[in-house]
Amino acid sequence: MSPAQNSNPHPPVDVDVDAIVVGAGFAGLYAVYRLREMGLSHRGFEQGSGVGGTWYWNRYPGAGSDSESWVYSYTFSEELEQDWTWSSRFPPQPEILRYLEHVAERFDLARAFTFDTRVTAARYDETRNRWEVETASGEKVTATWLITAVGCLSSAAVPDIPGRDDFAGPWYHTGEWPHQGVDFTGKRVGVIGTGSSGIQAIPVIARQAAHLTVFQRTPNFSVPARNRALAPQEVDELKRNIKEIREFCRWSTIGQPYDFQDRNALDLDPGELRERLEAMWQKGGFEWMFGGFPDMLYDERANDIAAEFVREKIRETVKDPAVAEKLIPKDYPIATKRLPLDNGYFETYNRDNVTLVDLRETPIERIVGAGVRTTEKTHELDMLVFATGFDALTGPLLRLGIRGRGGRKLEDKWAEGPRTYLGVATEGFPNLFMVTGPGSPSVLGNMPTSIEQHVDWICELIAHMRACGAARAEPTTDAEASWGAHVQELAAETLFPQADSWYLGANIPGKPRVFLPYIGGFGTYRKLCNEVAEKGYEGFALG
Ligand code: NA7
Repeated sequence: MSPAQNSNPHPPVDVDVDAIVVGAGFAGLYAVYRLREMGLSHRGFEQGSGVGGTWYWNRYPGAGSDSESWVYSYTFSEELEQDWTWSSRFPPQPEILRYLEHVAERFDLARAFTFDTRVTAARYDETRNRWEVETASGEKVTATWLITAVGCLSSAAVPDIPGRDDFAGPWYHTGEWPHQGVDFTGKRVGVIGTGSSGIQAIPVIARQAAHLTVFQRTPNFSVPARNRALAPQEVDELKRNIKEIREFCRWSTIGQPYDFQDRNALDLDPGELRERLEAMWQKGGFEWMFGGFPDMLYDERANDIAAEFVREKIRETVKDPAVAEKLIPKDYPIATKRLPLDNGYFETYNRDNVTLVDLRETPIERIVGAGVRTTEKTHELDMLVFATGFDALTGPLLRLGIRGRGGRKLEDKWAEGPRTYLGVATEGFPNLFMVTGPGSPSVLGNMPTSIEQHVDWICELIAHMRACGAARAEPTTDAEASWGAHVQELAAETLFPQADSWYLGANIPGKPRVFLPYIGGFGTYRKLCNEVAEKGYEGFALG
């Protein structure tokens, strides 16, 4: 154990530290590790009772990562990378949580955090150049730097359907799942929502419940995950090559161990294209799309080839043609809503105990004691699952009650949509650094890869500030405005704005329609961040 690991005994209440970290998931744990390496005093707050972040909360049946396990992890410790062995291609939630618990224990990170503690306010005191953070339990801690590591998809959205509280049985949101689990045996279960969470959960719930009714508002495309156990020889080979694999991820478009081809779908002979789509479909995973052809995300004709391919697969898989047609997305380009990976999702509709309710044909009128009443009838249910998503990217930040210079509220500044520089900082809020904030690649890439890059970059900026004696860093209005325009321009060149997705805030009533992540590619983004740093943190006012 290094001396730095012992240098941060849990400070008493109402103290001052160098940095406060909010959140103990992938991002918060790594931030604490880096701060400690730098010899900075720090304090972490976490709403959950333990580490894990996303993987602490999302314990619904079937939950797991859609990134290949061997890259869904940290790279900062070679020993950790070599010691830890994943069981399967796509790790299930319990295993990821075990991994994060192992990391916290191995590097003694948990003691930096106060658990079961929600941050309720974070105010910047201009005269003292300090962030004052207040928690729900009344504790106050001040710091020079405030690092938010609150995740992108951590603010659960339960829709305000009339009568929600009248439901006689228990209901759950996938993102706030009970730790003791839920037993669906013998129950009539309803699932509202067919995004990634619903698509992961539905096949598993269907196998357990007496009857499952799926309430679908928008049909979703989905690609088979083809998850499988990793054989020992494969693990050995991955570990042998892990350095090269990780280096590839660092510069790739979505931080994964594959990248787009350097040719377009429309340049290929249709037969060859079909063969390639079929081969990749058999392989499974995101690679089907994101190891494919770039024009599929830019050109409607190319996108439609991919979409039509999946539509045919749905028709082949689902035995009842009427059900298949309801499951087929027809009014937005494929992958412009987050593309789910599935383990037998469409096959689930061939089961006798599963009913699909198309809410476009028969919308929900209200929830009643006995179940969900649509314009057609009351679907009687014992349990209800909301797989209805999150207030993505901005939601987790806005609920921290952040106020910057002059008492300005972050929610006021972002009333028309988030404004950031590189997705990491925002003008008027000095020394506030957001890990994978809006305007960074975040959810468009492999999260641990994004997180490590962001935390490293933030820590290097802090080191730079200390080296040059700067007390404050915040973006200039110009740098922020041009970054914001760049993020929107890049998105406008793609097909993404055509879908009502959470990337655009379209899932939250009243949320401004602004494309939230940076879509220029993770490798390009890393290069830009490096250039900003090399130019003395160009775009930041250091004071
Ligand atoms: P998503 O992808 O936002 O999916 C939410 C689903 O819930 C989606 O099918 C929505 O339909 C549906 N929804 C939301 N509100 C309602 C109401 N009021 N009535 C009916 N249906 C509704 O969330 P997930 O949790 O699945 O995935 C989030 C991300 O977490 C995922 O992409 C991964 O990155 C991890 P809609 O499409 O809006 O019509």
